[in-house]
Amino acid sequence: MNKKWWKEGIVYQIYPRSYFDSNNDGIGDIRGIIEKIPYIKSIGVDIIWLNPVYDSPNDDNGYDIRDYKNILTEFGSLEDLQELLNKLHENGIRLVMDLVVNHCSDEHEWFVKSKQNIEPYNDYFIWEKGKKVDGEMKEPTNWASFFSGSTWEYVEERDEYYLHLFSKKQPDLNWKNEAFRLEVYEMMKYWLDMGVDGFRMDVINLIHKESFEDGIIEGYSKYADGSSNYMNKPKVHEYLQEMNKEVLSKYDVMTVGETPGVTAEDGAKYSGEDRNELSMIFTFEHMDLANNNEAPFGKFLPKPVDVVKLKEILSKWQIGLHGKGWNSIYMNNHDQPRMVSRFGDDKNYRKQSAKMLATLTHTLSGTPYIYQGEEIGMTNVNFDSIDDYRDIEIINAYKDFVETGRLREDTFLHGVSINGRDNSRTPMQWDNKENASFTKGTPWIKLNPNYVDINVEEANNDENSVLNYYRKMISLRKKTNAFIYGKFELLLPDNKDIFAYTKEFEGEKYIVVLNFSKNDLEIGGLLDLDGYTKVFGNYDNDDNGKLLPYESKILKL
Ligand code: ISL
Ligand code: CA
Repeated sequence: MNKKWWKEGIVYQIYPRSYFDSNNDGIGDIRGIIEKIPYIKSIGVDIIWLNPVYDSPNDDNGYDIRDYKNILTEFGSLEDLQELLNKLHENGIRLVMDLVVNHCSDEHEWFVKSKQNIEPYNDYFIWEKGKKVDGEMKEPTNWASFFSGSTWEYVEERDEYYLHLFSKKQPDLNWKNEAFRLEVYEMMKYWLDMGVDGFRMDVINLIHKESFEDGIIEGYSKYADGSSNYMNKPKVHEYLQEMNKEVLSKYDVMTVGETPGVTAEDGAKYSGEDRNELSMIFTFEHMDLANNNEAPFGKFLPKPVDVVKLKEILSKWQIGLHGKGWNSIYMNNHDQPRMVSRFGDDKNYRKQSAKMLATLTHTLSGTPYIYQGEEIGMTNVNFDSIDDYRDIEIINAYKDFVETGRLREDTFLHGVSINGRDNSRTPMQWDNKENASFTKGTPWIKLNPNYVDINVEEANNDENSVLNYYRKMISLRKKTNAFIYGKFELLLPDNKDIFAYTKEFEGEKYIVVLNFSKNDLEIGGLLDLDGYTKVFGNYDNDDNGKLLPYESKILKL
């Protein structure tokens, strides 16, 4: 297995809108991040993944890019970005930017011209004629958008529909068009030449639309899942190899592909060392455990996470990619609820379970990702009204489900409080002063009122805080090759409370034991811990045969 800096580093994900507002307009910005570099450095992370900061009308918080080579004024300027990059580099931290090239904004010059049929842009997007059904004009296919409704929008000027897998302000780009692909490669070089250290590639496995077959309409849905037409098609690998040859191979960078619906075999292709595609991927199986698959309500009808399945999924990926590819280890991000709320107990054992989960993410193979606020154990938010939410996915689903009478409002809002994306998008909690000192203005989204107790200042002052546990766990991770590169073996696969496994590398062997429950447990009879000594954990507990609520311990042979 080749050693690489991006395998040994720890990534810290920053959602710039919600990190720190330097000019008090209520919106986090690049200068705000610059101010917080000393804090970021103090955590011990090596790489920042920055969510999109490009010029955008913000229909989907920056995932709808209007100009790939400029910065959104709310976030700052190109000079600010260059300064951030320089200062991070001076501090030994690398910067990875988001690359969103499955779609762009409908306000991008390419799309404005495409609508008017102007060459060569006429073919930069996915245009199809409508279907005549019983004399009536219908969308080309019956596919459902990820953000509710159809994936097709009619444009009179062309008498055609364009495809948008996400919102209608996010038209999908046409990867079959070579001139377009070359523009993407050129744009990537622009950022890499500026010194950026790599890209996180948004839904990169959806870029190739292979076919246009209708899907099956299920349950209460009006539209069907069309993903078998456009998810993980073999051609994606060809495009990635081309991108690698034209751009990535010329730089020492890291790339991570967001790949929903990917299998371990596919994952090994995207991230295989001899494949020249990506450094690593993001997989979703463990995230989807909280979704009830009842169409179309999905994530908004949550279900509790089944710990046995979680273990099974994570093990499958540990084993499936060992020596074959590389994964990202994450339990939350800007699209997912807070991990301590989803996988731990954010009421009675918040600190213990946050630390236990950090032990999991920092002892598995794959690069660990910490999402801002995770390191202080930030939790989900529970707003009373739909008016407090900002996420387009939530707002569109509300219109689609609640306003049509298909879901009761309280059922929907309950689902949002558990699985909604805004759970992780409330502002970073810096201290217990007004608005947690995120801004002196009016924040773009309300804060989680628990900032009075959960905040960076408090965590810095408490020796036993979640934050200080992260600092120690990260430093242990970095000097332990068994965690980074070691072979994984799952112990007690059917136990629904205990997640236990070994990690082994070049003669060093560890057992990691995690209690996913609030119960006191005896493990003496279950695990053979002979010859093992405890080296780390979230309790002062000398009894290796006992597990306290949400306890984590790492033992070394
Ligand atoms: O596929 C999904 C559910 O089956 C989604 O979770 C999907 O993977 C996810 O929404 C894609 O996320 C990324 O692209 C979106 C953007 O809204 C997200 O913030 C981004 O992370 C569109 O660009
Ligand atoms: Ca600001």
